[in-house]
Amino acid sequence: MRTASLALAGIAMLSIVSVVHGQTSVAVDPVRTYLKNCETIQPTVPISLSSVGVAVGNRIKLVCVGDLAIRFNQSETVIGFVAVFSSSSTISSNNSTVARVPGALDAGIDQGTGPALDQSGVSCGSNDISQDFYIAGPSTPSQPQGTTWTTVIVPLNAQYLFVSAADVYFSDNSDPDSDLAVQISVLCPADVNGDGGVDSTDLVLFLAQYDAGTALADVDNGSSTGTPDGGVDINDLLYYLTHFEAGC
Ligand SMILES: [Ca+2]
Ligand SMILES: [Ca+2]
Ligand SMILES: [Ca+2]
Ligand SMILES: [Ca+2]
Repeated sequence: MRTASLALAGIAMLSIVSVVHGQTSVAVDPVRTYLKNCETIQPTVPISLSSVGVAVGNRIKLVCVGDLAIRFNQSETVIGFVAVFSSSSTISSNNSTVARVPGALDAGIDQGTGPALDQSGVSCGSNDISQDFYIAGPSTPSQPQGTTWTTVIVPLNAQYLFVSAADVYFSDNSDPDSDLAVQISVLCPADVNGDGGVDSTDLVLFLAQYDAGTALADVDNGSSTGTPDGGVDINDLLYYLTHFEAGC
């Protein structure tokens, strides 16, 4: 029961920074993670999807905004986030466990992580899980915020999203100006690249994802309601084409 109570305590601390034009920003604590680590840090506070207006099957856009210092006495930089959807808010308080999120659900493009490092830079083993994905921030500090992002389909049974700095040692992280956040917005089902419009680029991207049979193409289950079913078949293609023709 220890992990459950930790998770509940975490929810109480979740802070929604702002909601502007349907984009919700949720603060990300740079010294918490859902990844295995060699430290004694607190687990990630999961974001309740319903609290940010997100539902199963939504195509969502995720942006890493703000910056963080990834070492003591170092200026702030952008390294992006890793994130994983889950069917529950439970996270193991055992930092040395790799699969700390028992309800983890696959989404997006798998992101390799780690290995976890200790204070001296020595590895304490792999922290890679197969379900998580990367949330991009600006690729260089001079690039404007919000010009790079990640789009994913919210998988079947997802109720929470865990977000962590894409780091390997967390105790030395800080966010002096408190601007580190993940920005979440719901896209048109047909806007695959998340640029706000629907055109042939989106169609080409979807067809490639469909061909590859990835979770990114799991947009329906044959009910035409945009409910994923964990598989990719002709129903996903028909659902996408219907929305593409409708312009959204
Ligand atoms: Ca910052
Ligand atoms: Ca660090
Ligand atoms: Ca588009
Ligand atoms: Ca499907």
